[in-house]
Amino acid sequence: FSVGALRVEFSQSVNLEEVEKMNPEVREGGRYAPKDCKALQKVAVIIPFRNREEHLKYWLYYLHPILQRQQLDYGIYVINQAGEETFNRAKLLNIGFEEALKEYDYDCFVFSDVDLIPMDDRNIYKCYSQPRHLSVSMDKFGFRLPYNQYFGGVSALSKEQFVKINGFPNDYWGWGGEDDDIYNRLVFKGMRISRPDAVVGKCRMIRHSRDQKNEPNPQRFDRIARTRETMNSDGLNTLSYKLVKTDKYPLYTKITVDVGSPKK
Ligand SMILES: [Mn+2]
Repeated sequence: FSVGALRVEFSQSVNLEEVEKMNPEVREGGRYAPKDCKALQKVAVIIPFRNREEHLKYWLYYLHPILQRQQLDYGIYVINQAGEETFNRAKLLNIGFEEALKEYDYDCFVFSDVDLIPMDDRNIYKCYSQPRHLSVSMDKFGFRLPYNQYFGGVSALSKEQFVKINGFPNDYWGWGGEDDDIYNRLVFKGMRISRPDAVVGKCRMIRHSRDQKNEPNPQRFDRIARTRETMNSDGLNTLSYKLVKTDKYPLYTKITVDVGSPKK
């Protein structure tokens, strides 16, 4: 049961204790499953993260009610990059995939930036027969795709789709390119991108300045030109990291990891 278009704004700050009270059926670690029916999919939502506590509060405030209305059996995993090394979004997403599967038999993975909020709850956070791009109509881009191959923001891959492309690249440090590499992987494995229409796919990005240690990656253009050669030797099969700690909060699971540093 959806309500359609939603009002999304970021003027008032969010108190997580109130969000907890508003979502009494969400269990520790940010887990939920519908009581009256069997959910069609078991969905792990993976959020790459560092120093964005305020954005995470908005995300939890808006998404928990939506995901429950969508009757998903879901868990929220915030993958927090430890230390001060350059940010590595795609590697954090790979780690989220592995760590979530240690906890539960998820069959679908939604990969979401922490600052993107859907404006319509008919945009279902689940997996489809083809990889799904959900954030197709972002306010930041004038509510349209910046380019046809764009796969950034929020996406959903089934376990099979993710394994088929050897997961995501581990070697994109800093801002940009990893989403295009992922797009290439999907296409090279014969898949197509599925998307909601531009109305259902509307979403808002919380305005922010560029993060420290997430400068545009100067290597990104060279790397996305070589995905076909690199995808089999950089991905799930070469993923290595150190688990620093796992925190179970009422509304999410926070997994802090050491992702290492770029190869010299
Ligand atoms: Mn952003």
